[in-house]
This record gives sequence, C-alpha cells and structure tokens, in this order.
Amino acid sequence: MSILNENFLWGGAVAAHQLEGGWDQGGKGISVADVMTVGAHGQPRKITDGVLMGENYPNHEAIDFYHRYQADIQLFAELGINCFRTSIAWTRIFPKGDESEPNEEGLQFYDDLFDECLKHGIQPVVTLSHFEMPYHLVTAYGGWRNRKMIDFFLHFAEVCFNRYQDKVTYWMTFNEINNQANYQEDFAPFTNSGVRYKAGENREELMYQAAHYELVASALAVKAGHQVNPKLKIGCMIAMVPIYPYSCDPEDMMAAVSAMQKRYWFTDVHVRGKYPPYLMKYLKRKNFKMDMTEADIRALTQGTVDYIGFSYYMSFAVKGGGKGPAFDYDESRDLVSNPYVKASDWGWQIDPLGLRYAMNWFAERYELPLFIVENGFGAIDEKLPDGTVDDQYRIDFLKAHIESMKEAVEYDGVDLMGYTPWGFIDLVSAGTGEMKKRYGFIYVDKNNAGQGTLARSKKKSFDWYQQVIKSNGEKL
Ligand code: P53
Repeated sequence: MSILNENFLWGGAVAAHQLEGGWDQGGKGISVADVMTVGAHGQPRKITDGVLMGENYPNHEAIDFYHRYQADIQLFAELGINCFRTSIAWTRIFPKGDESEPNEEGLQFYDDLFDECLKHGIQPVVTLSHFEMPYHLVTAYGGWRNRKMIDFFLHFAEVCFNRYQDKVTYWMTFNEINNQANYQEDFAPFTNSGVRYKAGENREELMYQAAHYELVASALAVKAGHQVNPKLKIGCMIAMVPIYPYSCDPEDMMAAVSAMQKRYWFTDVHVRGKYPPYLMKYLKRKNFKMDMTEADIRALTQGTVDYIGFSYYMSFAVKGGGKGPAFDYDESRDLVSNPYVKASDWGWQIDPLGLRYAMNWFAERYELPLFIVENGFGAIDEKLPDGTVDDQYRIDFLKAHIESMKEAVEYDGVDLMGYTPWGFIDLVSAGTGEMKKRYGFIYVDKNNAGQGTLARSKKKSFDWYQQVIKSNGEKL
C-alpha cells in the first residue's frame, strides 16, 4: 500500500515556448516569448519591438523539441511518467491570434505529438495559455487590456477542446495567472497578458482590468469545454508562493493575510465564480474604473474550475509595521528574507514544508482536488568528464518536497491528483531566458549563448525519479 493513490499522475512539466523551438516553422506566428532576449539573475530579459537582427532570442530554437519529440518521448517513457504537461503554442494554431480559421499544420503537430505520447502510455495534460500569446495581439490590440481578447482566446480554446477531446482529459486555462500581481515589473504583465505599460499609466488598475478579462475568458472556456465534452477536467493554474508573517507580531500576521489576498484572489474567482468582498472593497477604495459587466459576472459563475493546478517553488515573508489599517501589500517593496530557510543561486527560498502549508491552505479554502503541476530546483549543473551529471542537490530538493506533499496527503487528508516536476528535460528559463538555470533529469547540451549539440543525456536524478514513480512515491 502506498500513501498516494494508485492512479496518481506522475509526470513532468514544460511549456511549448520553452522547449519546442521551430518558432517560425509550420506556419507558426510570433509569440510574446519570441521577442524576449536572454537575461540573467538580476538582469531582466529585454522585450524588443518585434524580432530584431543581432539579438539573442533563446526561445527561437529552445531545445528543438519540435523536431526531436519522438526520441524525447521515448526517453520520457523510459523515465516512467504517465502524464506529460505541456502547452499548445497559441501561435501554431492561430499565428496572429485574430484569424477566424485555425492553421491546420499547427493542429496536426499537436495531434502527432499527443499520439506519440499516448502510444507510450503517457497522457498529455495541456495548458492553453502559458506565456506565449500571439505578439500580433499585443501590437494590434494592446493585449489583455482589450476586451476583444476574450473572444480570441475563447475561439482558440474551443478549437483545441474540439480537436483533442479524445486525447486530452486534463486542461488548464492560464498558466500562473497571478504572477501579474507583481505589476511593478514589466515581465509578468507582458508574459501573462501581453501588456506593455505606457509612461504615466496606472499599472495596477490596468493589471486588474486585464486579469478580469482573463478570468472571464477562462470561465467561458471552462463552460465551453464542458459543453464540448463533459468528461474534460479543466483547472486553473496559480503560482503558489505562500507569504508568511515575518514574526508572530500581530501586525506581521495581518500583513501576511493581506499579502495573500492580493496574490491569490485570482483563485477565489476561478473556484467560487465571484469576486471576494475584500477585493471589491479594495477596487472601490482605489477608485479603479473597471469594465465589468453583468454578463461578465454571470459568466464567472458558470465556468468554475474542476481542480486547482498550481506551481510551488518557494515561499516569501512579509513584515507589517507602519502599514496603516489597510495593510496594503506592494510586492516589490514589502518582502523580507526568511532567516530560517536557504535560497538557490537565483535567490529563490527553499522551503519544502511550505508546500504542505500551501496544500492545506488551498484544500481548506476551496475543497477541490489539487494538482502540483510545477515544482523543481533551478541550478547550475556541471558535466563530469565521463559525461554524467551528479545532481544530488536536485534529488535532495525534490525528495524533501515529495515527502512534504505525502505528509499533506497522509496527515492532513489533502486530495491530490498528481505531481509534475518542472522542466524535467532542460529547457529555456522563463524568468531569465537562460539555459544554465537547469531543472531537468535529462541534460540538454546547450549553453546561454545558444551553442551546443542539443544532445540529450540522463543525469543522476533520472534514475532516482524513475524509482520514485515505480514505487508510487514510496522509494525516495
Ligand atoms: P524560471 C516566477 C516565479 C515562480 C514561477 O521559472 C515562475 C516565475 C516566472 O519566472 O514561472 C514558472 O524558468 C513558470 C515556468 C517557469 C518556471 O516557473 O524563471 O510557469 O514557465 O519556467 C521556472 O526558473
């Protein structure tokens, strides 16, 4: 008997733009990821006005999964995964985003990819929008600041549900929709919503507007998916970074409550189909003029999600003092480092118990099944002279997190569907565009400058994860 149920979904997670490459092949259009250059820790990726000569765009080739997926899936099968979380690149299906007819070559690519997975007993788990919306929708419509996006997304979603309903059961609408709560930086509003701020704009107000349209689009897509086929399970996808109070000072505690509200209200809307009172009060107090119609409010209630997909990498901490009764949270200002945990080379705080905390938080609040669709350790791997990689640090990280997740199931009774570690084959980092921030059990020979043979090889963690799956999580 194992702690995890026997149908547990053991997999690996990726996103189309971070591994496929083939950015201009098969009729694919330019996505927002295609106009982002390589960066580094502390050096943000540049967003350029279209694709410019002489810039390094790491997603253009990525790891060339587009041409190599058959051999890669062979390796995935050897690893033993029973599900593969990827996204459908919106620009393969609708190159510009506003066409009425989809691109058949793009649709065929995902038919072939999903068939190849299924042939090996691996079911695809699909995210519809993972930081890769058509760039044309940014230049022609301003991205999700525009209500028209709802129709474009819904059309894309319906085409996908109809086409792949017999191959894909588990879907998610918007990847880490709540990253844009950090509207102070340019990255998340662009990757989430295709929003580029103009000087003098109220960033926060715009973020709420874009997120509102996305939540309506998500609800309409969930409803449409269920109409296409009632057996489809459609979830949301939230970046879960629990925010702890820095101390037991009641001011710190209340600051943490308020910070959690500002980061996770998105889940309230996805799950409950309505805005939480604390947020309605906030929007009113800020005097934000939201375009939110009666029809929107109705749509939200009709497309609540079937499960909560979430990523977990780290936790944050916040201090309360001097915030006044509103305890308003500003992510770029209020975070403090946690003295009880270590951090990765990229400054991400390592906190396995935080995963159990997060699972409890979700489970108590929403009473829905949970799916951990990302977790992992981005690190610099060194190839040893014999060609292997001894990534014991990655094994240690994942082992501790899987232990914590099992405890949430065993002691806290959390309903958990599955676990898909992020970037289980090395790919392009979303945050920095680097190759050297690696997450994989499978090494890919390529560096930040884009050089390398792209050859695949197994790291030490490959064998480790294989036995984890084989024992249904008992042998760590
Ligand atoms: P990278 C920020 C915070 C937490 C998760 O991230 C994040 C981000 C955005 O960088 O993104 C998710 O590659 C995302 C993936 C991404 C992964 O986490 O920056 O869903 O696309 O690759 C890891 O190390």
